[in-house]
Amino acid sequence: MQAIARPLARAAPRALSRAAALSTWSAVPAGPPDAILGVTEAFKRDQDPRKINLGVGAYRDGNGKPFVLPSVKKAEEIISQSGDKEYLPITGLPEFTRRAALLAYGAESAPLKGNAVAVTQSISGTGALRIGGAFLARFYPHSKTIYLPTPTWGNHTPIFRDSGLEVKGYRYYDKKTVGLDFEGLKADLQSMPEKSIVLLHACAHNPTGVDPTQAQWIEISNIIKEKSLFPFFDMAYQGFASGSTSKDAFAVRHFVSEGHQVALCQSFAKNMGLYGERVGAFSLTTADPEEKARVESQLKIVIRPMYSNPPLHGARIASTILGSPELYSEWEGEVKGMAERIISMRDRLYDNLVAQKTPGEWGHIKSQIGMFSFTGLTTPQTKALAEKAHIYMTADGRISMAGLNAHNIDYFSESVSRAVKGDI
Ligand code: PLA
Repeated sequence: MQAIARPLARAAPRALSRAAALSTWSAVPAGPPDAILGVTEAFKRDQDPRKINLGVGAYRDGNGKPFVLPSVKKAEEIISQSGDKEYLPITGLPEFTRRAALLAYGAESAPLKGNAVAVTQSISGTGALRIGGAFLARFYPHSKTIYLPTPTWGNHTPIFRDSGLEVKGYRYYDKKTVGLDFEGLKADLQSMPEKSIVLLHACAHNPTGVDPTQAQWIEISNIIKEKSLFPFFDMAYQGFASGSTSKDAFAVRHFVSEGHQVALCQSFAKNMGLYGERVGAFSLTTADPEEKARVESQLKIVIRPMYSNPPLHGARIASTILGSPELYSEWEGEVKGMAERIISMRDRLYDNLVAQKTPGEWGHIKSQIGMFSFTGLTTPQTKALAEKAHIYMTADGRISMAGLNAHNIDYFSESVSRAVKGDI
């Protein structure tokens, strides 16, 4: 068997490379797999029944299955009775964007009340970031530099670079305390050139799970005001941090109430479980309705050559939920349920690691917020866990807590414990 397989395996690439030499694309170098989505690819290739995917941040139910929210199913039933398949306007479904902005900014928001929020539907949170990056690169008059927290979601840097902005970092996470480097963060905000753009994770910071407290947000807002920095919020997890959508909107609402003009990216991937439907929104608070209209006219000019207009189905689902008092309160309960299941897994993981006398301090597993835990596992340990235990996570040691459940958590914690002790 092997004697035959080997020459065949060698012959195939030679034949390919002759054809490849003549190809237009012969000089295209192979790129590395995506740091997050590449983990799912590796997981899918693994045939071991014990395998666990804690890579991408996708909610799973108590049986490890993808979860379609009951409120989403009901909304889908409602919309299946009506509605055509016409193109949406360039900035999307108007009732969706109105309701999305209300969810984020709150009914008391002055710019919302004054009809001064420019908003467009987007291809989920990623699309919102990309529209925002492109709009700021074209129209933000003061700077072309955006500062990102270190570390941040891996896709932020390429999104903003490809949008035409220069990307720099500010201190955020302290490895020693496994918490916020608040002094470093403040010092870095203070030393940025005035009017620079600053990206802030509105809640449930990815990948660290470390958020500023409300008192710290107030200080951050004050420094940003003193330095005339421009706050650009990424809110991909509204509801996932605390279980309450309004509590998780604290930072955004506080900044707006303090008179900051903000940019805001919203995603409904996680909080409505609409991952593949690609539902999101990008908004900017402006001075008045006339300025809002000018800004929206330019958002359309940014979007039209990118993808013309956004997809319909997911926006209809989100809009139906946000617009129906019954579905809305049902959905709020579901968000809370997802957040609580994640928190219960944090408790269980912590208890297991301690019971198994795993070297190190594991309190951060419980204190971190949102979808992820930044475990502190090293890249070699994550590699060993994938190769020997069929457990997949990103190389920085981030795990998606939602991938854990009563059936796999014991196997997971035992394996982590062994990896940390060096016997895996
Ligand atoms: N912003 C942050 C901070 C995110 O973590 C993510 C998703 C997004 C925006 C964009 O999500 P969306 O386009 O699907 O709305 N981060 C995931 C998925 C959950 C990913 O990497 O694409 C993650 O595993 O980090």
